[in-house]
Amino acid sequence: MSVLVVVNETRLVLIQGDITQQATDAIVNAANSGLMGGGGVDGAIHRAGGPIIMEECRRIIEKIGRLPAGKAVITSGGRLKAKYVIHTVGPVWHGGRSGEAETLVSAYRESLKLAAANGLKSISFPAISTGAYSYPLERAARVALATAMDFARGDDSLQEIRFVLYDSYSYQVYADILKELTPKPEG
Ligand code: AR6
Repeated sequence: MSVLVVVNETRLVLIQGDITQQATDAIVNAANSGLMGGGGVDGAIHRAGGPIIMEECRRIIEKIGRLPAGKAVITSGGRLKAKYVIHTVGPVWHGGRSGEAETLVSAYRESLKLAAANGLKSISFPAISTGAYSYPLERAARVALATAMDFARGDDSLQEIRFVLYDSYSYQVYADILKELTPKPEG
């Protein structure tokens, strides 16, 4: 099952599945500031992609110290089908009054900018911050989809922005919100 909406020149696609299996140019990792791996999507990406990704992360951290929430960096994809992994750090949910939404917007935006700057044509996102970091799914879905639409309106370099939802409930939440954010055809 999948849902598709076209914004400017970019397809926004929702699918239920495993992000490590996506053959888009890049997949996005919901990492932490240390970039040294973890559970959830982060653990799955490093397991599937092999040690090269961690080695590149280590070099980045040697240079920049830590990756602040809302920022993004790029490494190769190792053994993954995706050629690149874009690592970003979402906010930890503290109730919504600590700038969580702004940080989540920034995590999506910086990842999209980095993909475009590297000449990539397609990118897959997980539902950043909605697992270990406890961001409420519906609010996170709204931020993810609105930020992607906004980016696509101003930059037509990406052909596809794919959202890969792990379970059917998250998929349904995303599908409902995408419908809500999509202008109805006239008539
Ligand atoms: N494919 C797609 N989505 C997945 C997959 C997968 N293989 N596995 C889990 N999800 P999380 P966060 C969904 O916890 O909340 C890590 O330890 C999952 O159902 O991976 O940003 C990092 O190192 C959930 O909806 O990321 C950080 O310390 C979503 O992915 C911290 O967790 C995100 O869950 C980051 O927490």
